[in-house]
Amino acid sequence: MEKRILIIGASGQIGNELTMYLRNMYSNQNVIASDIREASSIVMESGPFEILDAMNAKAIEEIVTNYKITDVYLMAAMLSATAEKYPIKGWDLNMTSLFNVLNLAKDKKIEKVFWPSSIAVFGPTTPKINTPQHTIMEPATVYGISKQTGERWCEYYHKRYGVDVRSIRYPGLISYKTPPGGGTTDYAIEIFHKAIENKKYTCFLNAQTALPMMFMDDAINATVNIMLAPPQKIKIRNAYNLAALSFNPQELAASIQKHIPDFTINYKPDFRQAIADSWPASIDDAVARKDWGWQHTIDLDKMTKIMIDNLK
Ligand code: AKB
Repeated sequence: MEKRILIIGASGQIGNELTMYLRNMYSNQNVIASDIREASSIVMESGPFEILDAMNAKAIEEIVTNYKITDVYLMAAMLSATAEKYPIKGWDLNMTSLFNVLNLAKDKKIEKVFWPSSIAVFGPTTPKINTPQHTIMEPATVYGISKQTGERWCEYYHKRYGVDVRSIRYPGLISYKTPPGGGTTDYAIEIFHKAIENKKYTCFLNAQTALPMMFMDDAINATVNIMLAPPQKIKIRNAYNLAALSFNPQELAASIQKHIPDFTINYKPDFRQAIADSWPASIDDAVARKDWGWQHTIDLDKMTKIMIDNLK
């Protein structure tokens, strides 16, 4: 049967690029973009777009029926920093949207679901370096709690109802096409904009805060490839660890200085420091590499060059 894909959250940092990638793969008409607000002009003009509130189960079902959707990518979420400001709203959005989509799959109205998890599922008691796939998970943020709970529900729906749901724990994602939306790892994008605009940046994390990160192209490849893998290869139905880079603000600044030698950075940590301190510094993703062949291609200096070349 032909694939018909619905992206929920197509205006966001990942949704925007994922939509265009999938339209390229499956043709524009077969990839329906949706979001609560209009998307970038390239998404709006290249194929179908629907205004859709991810909290509205009936509205999602209508679109699924009207377009004969087979696969849903649920990319709408409230990220870590914003969810700390609006805890109940963050919890509601992140959980309700997931149930809305999982229930459609349980009722056999769609075939396959992609739902993003995050390194935020880990907490201060988790081993910080090379965090294993299976380990202590006591998240300290609302976003992390919602992602960890979501993972449990994904696995439950798979085991109990046979739902084909697939997920990865994204690290901080770095891209230049669409701004990020309220995460703790956003500094690693802001820094490029400021370096190009005025050659200085005040970072909201301290110099030594190492976090797992990845360039967007690698993240899109991972997302598409986990969805293409035969079901028997997807042995983990909560979410896979996924890694590419690990660096701290000082190391990122040094990489930028190779292109902009007079760039300077100073540090003024805010409430996001505590969130970052509760997360891993690096991730062990051996299981994803073994199960479905994940591999990254972009290292720190390559990413820095791509960001600077494109933002200039
Ligand atoms: C955030 O910082 O909240 C996100 C994430 C790591 O999931 N980028």
